[in-house]
Formats: sequence, structure tokens, C-alpha cells
Amino acid sequence: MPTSPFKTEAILERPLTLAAAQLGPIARDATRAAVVARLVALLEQAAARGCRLVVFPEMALTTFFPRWHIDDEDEVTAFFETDMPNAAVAPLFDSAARLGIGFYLGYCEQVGSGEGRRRYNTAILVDAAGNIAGKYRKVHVPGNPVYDPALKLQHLEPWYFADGDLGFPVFDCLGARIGLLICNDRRWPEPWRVLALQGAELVLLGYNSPAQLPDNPRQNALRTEHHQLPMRAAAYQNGLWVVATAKAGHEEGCDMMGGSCVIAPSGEVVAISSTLGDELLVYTADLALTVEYKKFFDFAQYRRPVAYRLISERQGVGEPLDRAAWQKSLET
Ligand code: ING
Repeated sequence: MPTSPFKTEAILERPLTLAAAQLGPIARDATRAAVVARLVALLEQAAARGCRLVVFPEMALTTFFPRWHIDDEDEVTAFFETDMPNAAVAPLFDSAARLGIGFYLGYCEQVGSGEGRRRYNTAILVDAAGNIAGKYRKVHVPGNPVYDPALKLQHLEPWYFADGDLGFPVFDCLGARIGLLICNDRRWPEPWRVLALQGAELVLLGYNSPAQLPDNPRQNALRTEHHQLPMRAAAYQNGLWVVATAKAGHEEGCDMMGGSCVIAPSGEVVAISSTLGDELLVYTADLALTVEYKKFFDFAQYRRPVAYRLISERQGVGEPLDRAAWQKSLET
């Protein structure tokens, strides 16, 4: 197990040296071997810098192909993993086990075949021995199920991926209680609270986020704000450390935002990437910092689930509840 050379660990109660392993563009025709070699290089850098956990992006093995409507079924199938681990990613798993480093890996998962086939946008948590400790399938699958010629930017995840069916699980791994999210999930408040209600101290996520939204140009100047804001709020409101890792750069004609970062339970961004390429962002987090904020927002003492029923019972906007309906809701 590599020990960190940093003196700061001596004064931290529960230090965990971790890294966001940001990736630059992955070409549409990139081979798995070439991509995995990049991941292994980042993992070896992480070991040299005393890391015990590395967070790779969403869909870290392939280009972000949901930017296209691809009719060639063979090409689509080639973007998916039917087994995990498998021969292509074995160098990554073997290196991680040899170096004693756990990692988050986002990839495209295919389960079954023929009529029963299901495809998910998936992330796994692998422990320091190279074993899969947890799996999550993206719940918030954004964009459109079919090509929409009216849109300047196609984002066809629903065409390729089913909604995640594993809920929002947490996993005890590397001395921490860890939750996993994927990209668009970070923009919704509910996943964070569900993870925190299970005791999550650290949430890992990868993302592929366009730097500009040509169909929503007024948001373009706010893309970094809209990326950080929900995660900073979630970290503070739930007493969590957050590691968010980008697939960044000019990928197949699309500028993907960087901004990989580590966010403390205070809501402060304590580390942020400075390139749009493969970059290792290392930080030593003190997991004990979550305690103060989990006490400040003592769920058991202050939360009132009976008052929040609409959040889990209603999907879209509905009619206001009148006084009688509220009284009834609060009683039952
Ligand atoms: N990407 C986007 C995100 O939340 C998105 C979702 C982008 C939706 C562009 C529509 C248009 O950053 C992913 N991968 O969720």
C-alpha cells in the first residue's frame, strides 16, 4: 500500500489521498488498448503521488457516442462491455491491484442479448485488491430518445441507454462510505440526499459535459457555474466530499468542459483541473471533515419527511395542495 509522502496526513484524522483522473478527448475509432494505456498511465502517476483512490470519467473507455445517432449496430455494440472486467481492461485492473489503488470507472454496460438485451450508462467502484466493490447505473439519462433535427446539439443517451435500475447504493470501501453518480445525476438534488441518508461520506462521479449548449446559448457563460453549483450545494447540505472527473477537450468536433474538481463538505472547491487533457488532480481529503456538517444538518433531528411527500410521489409539476390536502398529508 503506497504511503503518502505528504506531511499533512499527520494532522488529518481520516486522510484519504485521492485523485480525479481527467481524460482528454477519446476518438470515435480509438482502440480499447490505447485508451486503457492512458488510464494505466494516470494510475501509475497516482501511485507515485500516494493516492489510494482514482476517479476516471463517465464513459471512460470510449468517445461520447450519444452525440450521434448511429445506425450501424455493430459500431454501437462495439462501444459496450458485455463483461467487466474483461481482457481489454485487464491491464487497468491488474495495475490497480499491483499498486493497491481503488478506482471509479465509467463505461457502457450491455446485459443479455437479443430481446432481453439491456444497455446502461454504468460506473463501478473497484477496491484496492482489484475487485468490483460496487456498481451504479445512471438514473438521470438526459437528452432525446430520437434524433431531433431542430437541435444544434444532439444528446441521444435515451436512444442508447435504459434508466438505471440499481437505485443509489452506497459501498464501504477504502475506509469510506462511498456513493457513485454519473454526470447529469449531479444536477438533481435527490440523488445526493438519498446517498447521504445511507451515510455516504464521499461521492464519486464522472461526466461528459459539452462546454457550450448551442440550443440554450444564455447558459453558455454559466456552464462552469451550473457544473459546480449543484455539487457544492450537495456537498454542504449533505456533509459530503465530492470528486468529479471530466472527459474534456475537443472530442470529435464537440468541446467538452474540463473543470474536474474536489469539493469539501464545506461546499468549497478545494482542487480543480487546469487543462483539457489527461490530467491527474491529487488531493488529500480528511473524511473527518464530514462530521461537522452532518451534525449541522442533523437529518434525524431536523428533517420532516411527511412534509416532503410531493418529492417522491409526484414526477412532474401538478396542482397546488390546499390547506385541507396538506393537513391530510401531514397526518397520514
Ligand atoms: N451530459 C450533460 C450534463 O448533464 C446534457 C447532459 C448535455 C444534456 C447536453 C443535454 C445536452 O452535463 C451528460 N452526459 O449527462
